[in-house]
Amino acid sequence: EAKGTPGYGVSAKVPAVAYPLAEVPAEIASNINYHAQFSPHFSPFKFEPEQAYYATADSVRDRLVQQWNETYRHFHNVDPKQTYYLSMEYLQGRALTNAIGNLDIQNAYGGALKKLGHALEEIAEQEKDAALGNGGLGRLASCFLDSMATLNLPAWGYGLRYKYGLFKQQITKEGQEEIAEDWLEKFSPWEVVRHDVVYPVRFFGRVEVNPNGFRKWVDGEVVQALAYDVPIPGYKTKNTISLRIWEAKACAGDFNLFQFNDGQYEAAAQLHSQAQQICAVLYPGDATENGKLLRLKQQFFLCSASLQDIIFRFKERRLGKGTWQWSEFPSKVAVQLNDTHPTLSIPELMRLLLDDEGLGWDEAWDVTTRTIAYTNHTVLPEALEKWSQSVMRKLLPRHMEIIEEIDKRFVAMICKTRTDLESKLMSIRILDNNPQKPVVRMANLCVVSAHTVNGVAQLHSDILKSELFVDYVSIWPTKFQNKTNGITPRRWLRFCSPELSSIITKWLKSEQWVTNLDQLTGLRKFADNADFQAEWASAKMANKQRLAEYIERVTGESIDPHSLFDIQVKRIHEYKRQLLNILGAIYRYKKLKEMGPKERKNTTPRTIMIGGKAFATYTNAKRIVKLVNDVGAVVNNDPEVSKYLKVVFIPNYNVSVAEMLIPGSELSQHISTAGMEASGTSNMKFALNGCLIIGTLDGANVEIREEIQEENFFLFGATADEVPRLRKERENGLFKPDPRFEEAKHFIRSGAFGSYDYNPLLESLEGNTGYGRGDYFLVGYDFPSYMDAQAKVDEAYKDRKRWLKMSILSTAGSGKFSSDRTISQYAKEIWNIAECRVP
Ligand code: T68
Repeated sequence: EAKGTPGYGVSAKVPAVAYPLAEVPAEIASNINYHAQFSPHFSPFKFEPEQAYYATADSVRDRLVQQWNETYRHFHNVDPKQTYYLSMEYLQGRALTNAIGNLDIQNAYGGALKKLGHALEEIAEQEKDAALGNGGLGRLASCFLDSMATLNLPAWGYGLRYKYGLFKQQITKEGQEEIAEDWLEKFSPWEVVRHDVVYPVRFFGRVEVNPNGFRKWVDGEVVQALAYDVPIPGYKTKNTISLRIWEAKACAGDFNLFQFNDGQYEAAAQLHSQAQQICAVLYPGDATENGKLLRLKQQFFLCSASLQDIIFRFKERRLGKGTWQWSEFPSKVAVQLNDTHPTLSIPELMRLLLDDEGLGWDEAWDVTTRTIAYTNHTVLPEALEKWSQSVMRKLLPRHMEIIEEIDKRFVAMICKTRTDLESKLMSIRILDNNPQKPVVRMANLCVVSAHTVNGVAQLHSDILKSELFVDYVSIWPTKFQNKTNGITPRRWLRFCSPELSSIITKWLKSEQWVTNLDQLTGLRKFADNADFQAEWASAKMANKQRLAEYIERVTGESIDPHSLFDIQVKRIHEYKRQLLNILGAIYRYKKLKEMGPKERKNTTPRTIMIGGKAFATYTNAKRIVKLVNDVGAVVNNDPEVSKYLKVVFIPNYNVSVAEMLIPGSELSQHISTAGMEASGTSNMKFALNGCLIIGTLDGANVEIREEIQEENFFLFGATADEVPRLRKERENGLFKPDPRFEEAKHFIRSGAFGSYDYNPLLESLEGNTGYGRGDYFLVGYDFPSYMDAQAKVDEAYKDRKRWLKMSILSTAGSGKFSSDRTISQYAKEIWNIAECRVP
């Protein structure tokens, strides 16, 4: 049973005291000293950068805690409708620079550290990234939290406190190697454990039916969910919201002292180690049955702990006002599911309402469906979650019953009201009862149960409506929305590129763009201004130099800051087509080799940088990493060519590496097969930083191109609606590959980049059919138009004025892609919540 009584301190007799905080550098320096001494994490008298980082973070945290407590109290008193963002992933990155920037205390802390013999930038580098996510989806959740806080919205995030987040990528002769990354190794100053916030979460067991027909889930294993809170400060506002991440713990009595004293040490601690497995790693491999079970446990653990907490808070706040009615719940609580990973929130909320609170089905269903909304992030069939019915029944017997009931009622509704859809039932119902492999289709469960379903870019939302969810649209035409993704302009411009930011502020004569990004359009009128261009160019050059130094430090490769910096960084995936990029680079290399020195001199020198992690068991993705590294080893050491072309693999791409790369980029590649990238968000970060895009009409590229004007975007490739036909044509043997494409592949096969067997990778581009084979991703089809677009890039770069103008217009047109805009739309159009600003 639950240990502890979660409360927020607000009803207790403890008064909130506003402790005066240091303001000037000298006082802050003494406060940092104070923390070095009295919040010690190391031996006394050490004050190297690492110790200085922890002392500075502790000092900054004091300020956050004060604002944070005020925010708690304010939300509690006002009791507004509140949003809970449920996500299995958050890619927070570093927190220090962001906190100092949002609190607007850079100068004071910079000055204080200087007095103590350190530079703020160097201290900030000490922090390990919090990488509790895989890629875009996790980073989106973190950008959203920043915007929710900045917009003063009553909103919280819920997630899991993984011990090992995303692995660290090392590049060896073999290619990528994964190393466990223990981000908590030396303590995180950005979390506060709430020992009073603990909930029981059950697994396995059975359903007990009592004489009056009530059902109850009993027995099995119970673990404790313990809350850790991470403060999320808004930009220049007091509002500081919470990211609550759960840790799994065994109950104290679960340690078997008898067994231990009997020498059975492992058996004695078995329940403890089982509990620890739950939050041990982000995305445990799910190739095995054990792995699948663990992943499902993680998902349920997040859903159950979060919903118990949400219900507790609802009751606590309502009780303060007398009594409550469950029908009020949806007017106090909005739950947003970040993809289907937290789908079990649906049957768990139903279970809590039916079995614990005693509501009838119709009432519980009404409350649940009015509370929950779902965001879809992919149309890739292999990424649509399906859980085996038998695994689900074993782990969550009561939830399986509830899912079966939801499915049954959905089927009955269709048979009664939509006989025209009866033939489609097999594919639109929640249960897939295929006797070979009966599964629960999580996306279907979400669509049937959520009041709103959204995609993450206009094209993606349109595809959801016209393909994946087409039949549901005919049932619930108003359920589907688009919410084009966004990024926080604080982390992704204001703090990562202070040089460019101050130029923007200077020319706009205001810093308001940081919270009202549309104001960047004001830069358009300066796009041709020679003074502005010169300042712009020098800021970009400073960022390129910083990036070049970083590259030299981590790879040993020296790159020319005057070459065109061309970057593709994202998870390695065949649909994202890093292979297209590297084949293009190979072709470029081959042509440079064939040229005479004079002709070579007329080319545009380029540094092609590629970075990203491949999922540990994704063989073709790992082969791509290996190929990029092998190509780099040859090209960069070729004295004839290396002045004109370098190919660099950037190891261990993560949030803080991105903060270094993006400001220094000039061209970035967003070149997925059209229709496959739901949105993309790094495209927005690059464009915001004045980087030009070469890309397909996919995801948010479409909208970016609209905003920055088509002449500032290097477009190529098939469109989403052409893709099915092109795949058919390949199957029918009608595709004729471009000779340049054949030449590039042939060059690899000739052994130009070493003896590694690249045949399996190249074969994925050949043959006629199959997913992941037969060039499913149309690399061959798009290759010629890609090369033509690259030639246009080379030409444009030679005209410096034109390039700078395009760069300025990219930034100027990026206002739409602020996550403030995205979150305002969610708040208005899905959550129905309003600002709740701490006075
Ligand atoms: C991405 N999805 C989309 N999934 O691919 C990208 N983790 O287009 C979009 O911009 C972004 O979401 C934000 O909407 C992911 O990042 C995952 O990381 C993932 C998928 C399955 C399981 C776990």
